[in-house]
Amino acid sequence: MISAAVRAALDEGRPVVALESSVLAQGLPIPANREAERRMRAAITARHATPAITAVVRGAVTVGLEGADLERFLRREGVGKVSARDLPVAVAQGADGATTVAATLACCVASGLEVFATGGIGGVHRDAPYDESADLAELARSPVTVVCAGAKSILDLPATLERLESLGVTVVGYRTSEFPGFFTAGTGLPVPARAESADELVAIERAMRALGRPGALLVVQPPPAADALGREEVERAVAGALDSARASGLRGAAVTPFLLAAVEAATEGRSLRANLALLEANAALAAEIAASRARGAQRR
Ligand code: PSU
Ligand code: MN
Repeated sequence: MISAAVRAALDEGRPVVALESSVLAQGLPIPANREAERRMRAAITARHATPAITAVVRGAVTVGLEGADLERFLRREGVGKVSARDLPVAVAQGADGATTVAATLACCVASGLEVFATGGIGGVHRDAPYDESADLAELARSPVTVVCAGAKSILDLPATLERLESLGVTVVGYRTSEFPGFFTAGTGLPVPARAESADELVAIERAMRALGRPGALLVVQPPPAADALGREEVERAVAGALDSARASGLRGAAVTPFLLAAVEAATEGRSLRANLALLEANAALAAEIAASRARGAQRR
């Protein structure tokens, strides 16, 4: 199901920005999830683009989650976390499912969306036993421009960057030479390339497609300075969160939401403020990229 607003924008070649729903239904607490949705939507519409939240709604892959369905997701009543592997099951079983980055990429490919904004992608987790987000594999095979603030601070960031390289995912820093750490701007890890404008990013993406590259262009930008956290503070909070995760023996899909909540508690909500600010900033940059692409398509 593609909403009327998204359908019209796609048909008329107007800019569209895809958004995930797992950040709303699992990643952020109530009522901050509602604020996130409102701020991302406003950032996109202010730039004359159309937001398209993806989700599985009672078994229907949905692009442009709105109204009563969106409300159910924000209240998270019976809404599961759906990664790429879970999509066909949620569809066949008629379930409500909130899509992660991995599943949102699959929905983008299925419905022709080419620009997507999120907070932080999943990646390689720090603890053994081995846990790597499906976000990485889907980035490697989905021709979508994805704007994020790097990978979530709870992850092994050097290993995540290495895996992105192995998978052939093109990573470009937007006005930064460092891989951002989600809640924090600096990680000391260099990004392989940087760009200063949306047009430059679109040119890189065009080159990718001309070369027949199959995957995503991963655009990373630091969280807005006013709300970003210091690197040490984040590291302390993450270390504590990992200790509690270990103590409670959590595994699999529950790990990421648990760690995000533990970091929020440890930083007295400041990580939450950073999370909302970076989601808004990423939506804004994605809208600029989508607008630049739409202008380019008109000229050609
Ligand atoms: N970033 C956030 N909050 C989130 C997520 C990312 O700020 O909730 C979600 C995204 O949907 C991402 C998922 O795809 O966490 C990764 O989960 P996992 O590590 O289980 O793949
Ligand atoms: Mn995992």
